[in-house]
Amino acid sequence: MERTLVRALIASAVCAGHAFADVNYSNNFQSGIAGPEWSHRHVETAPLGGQLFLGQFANDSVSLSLADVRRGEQVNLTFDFLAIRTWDGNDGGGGPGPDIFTVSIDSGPILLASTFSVGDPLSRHRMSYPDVAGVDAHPSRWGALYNDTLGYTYGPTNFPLDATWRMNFSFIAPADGLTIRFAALGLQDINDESWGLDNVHVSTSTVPTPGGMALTGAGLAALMRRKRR
Ligand SMILES: [Ca+2]
Ligand SMILES: [Ca+2]
Repeated sequence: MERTLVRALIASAVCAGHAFADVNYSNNFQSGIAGPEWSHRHVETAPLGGQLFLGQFANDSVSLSLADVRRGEQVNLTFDFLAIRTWDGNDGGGGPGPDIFTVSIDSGPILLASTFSVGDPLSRHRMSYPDVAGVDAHPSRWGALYNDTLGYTYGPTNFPLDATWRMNFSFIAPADGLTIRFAALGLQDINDESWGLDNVHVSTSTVPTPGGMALTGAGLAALMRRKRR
């Protein structure tokens, strides 16, 4: 009887805690396949090293839809953003930018709206990431996890020009069924500036509720009473 109660308490504590993973989506595209959950399903092999990724894209809006995510769940999103060739960052005023990448949730929050620059960090080009587009300016390739690992090149001398940023966001699902939207705007021709996605992971967990915590507290009180007997 005592053991049953302890089991119930553990179950109650898990439900009220943070470790209740409901949805786990993961794709590194190494199979060459992007499923129907993606609005754009083109997978490409990078010229160097055989990395497969979703892309290339230009001024496109690319969405990932996960029907099983429930409203109010905590969502953790991790992915790699691959910026290819001559992204110009904040440059504007008739220049070749700003070059902006955004991540947003349909009927929910905008997670990212930043400029990116892929060039010589010592050049005049500035980018805003991880800050909002146009607000703060950092050198080209600021915060990139990898530089020139994909094998894309530019210009008559074929100098290498790509960068990869790993990003992580947490948010509360605004509705039943989740659509994550990745988009770029301000880019020039796709052979000049493009992008891709890789290593996309989405997991959800149930947010602790006051009711759940109270239930756990009541259970603990019951156990204490039982132990005192
Ligand atoms: Ca890959
Ligand atoms: Ca540009």
